[in-house]
Amino acid sequence: MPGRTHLALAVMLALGAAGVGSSAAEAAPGHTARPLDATLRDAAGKRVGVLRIEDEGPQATRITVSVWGLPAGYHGFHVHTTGRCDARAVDPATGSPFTTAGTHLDPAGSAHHGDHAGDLPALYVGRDGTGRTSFVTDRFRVTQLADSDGSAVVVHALPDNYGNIPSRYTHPADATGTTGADATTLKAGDTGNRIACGVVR
Ligand SMILES: [Cu+2]
Ligand SMILES: [Zn+2]
Repeated sequence: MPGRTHLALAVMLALGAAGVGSSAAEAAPGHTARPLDATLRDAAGKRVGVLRIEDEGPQATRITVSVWGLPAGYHGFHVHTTGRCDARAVDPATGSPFTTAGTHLDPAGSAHHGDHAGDLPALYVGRDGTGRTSFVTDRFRVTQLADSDGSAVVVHALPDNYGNIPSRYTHPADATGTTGADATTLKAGDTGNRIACGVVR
């Protein structure tokens, strides 16, 4: 009977798929990867923090960070695309070091800062220059950070507005529009220069 043949074939295909599951699981979204660590250094090469990135359950990723010797206040805090923190790689336009770390991690190709996978909760540094935080994101997995060119975590000089500029703010000189967030804001949330960088390993 043709129906039975098809059923048997479907069962065999299902078993076959299960048989290769052990290797496929290495890259599957639910797979728990080895935790990654980074040491944050400022532009002078001084250690100013440590962090760990680890899978937490099948969907979430936990980041735990501790910093010291940084200016007090809120700082933009992001995962950047490239695992290279060269303090001598300075952006001629802004004077910011660590341009080798690339832009914000953004596998989905969103043009709006705040929607990038690498946009993290702001890092708060107290009056003594230290800060500690731990949080969970569902926007990336550890395996995505350990790609061929690696990844970096960057601390910025200024607070992060996540691209949240209400339309009552006008800027008629900007080519992207006349209200709300302009191109600079949509790129990196007005977080200013990069003050510390750590390669995720
Ligand atoms: Cu950044
Ligand atoms: Zn961003």
